[in-house]
Amino acid sequence: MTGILRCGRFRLTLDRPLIMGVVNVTPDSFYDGGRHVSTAAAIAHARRLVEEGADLLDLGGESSRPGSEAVSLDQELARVLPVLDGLRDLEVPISVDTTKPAVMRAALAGGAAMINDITALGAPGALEAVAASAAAVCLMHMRGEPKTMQAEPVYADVVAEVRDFLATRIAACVAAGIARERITIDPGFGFGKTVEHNLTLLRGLGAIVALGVPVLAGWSRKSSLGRITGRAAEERLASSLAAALIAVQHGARIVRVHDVAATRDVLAVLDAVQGAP
Ligand code: 9MG
Repeated sequence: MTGILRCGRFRLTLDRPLIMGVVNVTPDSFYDGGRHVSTAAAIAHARRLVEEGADLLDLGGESSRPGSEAVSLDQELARVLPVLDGLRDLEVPISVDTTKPAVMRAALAGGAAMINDITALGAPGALEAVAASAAAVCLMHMRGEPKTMQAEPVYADVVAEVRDFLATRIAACVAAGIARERITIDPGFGFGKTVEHNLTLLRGLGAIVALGVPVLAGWSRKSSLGRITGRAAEERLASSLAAALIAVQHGARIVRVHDVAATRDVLAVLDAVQGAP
């Protein structure tokens, strides 16, 4: 696996697991939605996450929670671009979570160092938008679309199907001129998967890691954790930390989380154990 991720003007070294802090600028996101809808509040939240130890941020203006509706291009641009602009001086890369090539192009022109696409650059023009930049990309697997994806997803072999999809999308990126050192992949926990699918994918993460580019994992506050623990999103800190730790132990190199400071502590303990003689 490559030891670095090239993100625009940044080069992230992957010799330790990295923390991606989530900044949702949406009124309906499942955990922090509604709390950071104003530009100033989102900027302040982003800065706080960096102070807490985020290695990169993921800024999103369209919710991808199960059942969510798509937002218009103008609405998404109006949410994301002012926040991106207000964070230009930050010394960590900012990823923009979007599926729309027009948002990708505007975000990249506005300083985004990474595009996080839950459709793995599947929209016409998306591959070209990222290829024309020096930014990194996160290619995520999703079955269906957010509005309907949790309606009885079926897989014959979830690990093999997700792995094969991601391998195909890596090849498409490389063919389009996006170097492997700019690519991360993500099995898409919770995106068109039952709790059992998510757990099977977590156990089998090694097969995804074997594709040879860094794996990003997002379990933070997700409903699968609610099903396992019986807890609401606000009460899922402990289970989110457990899932992030297990993902790292199975080879994930980046964890996408809401709770940066607590995740940092968990990973510090893991590092201390692994570094012990
Ligand atoms: C936007 N978004 C919400 N959950 C996510 C996850 O698990 N991975 C990635 N890459 N993006 C996500």
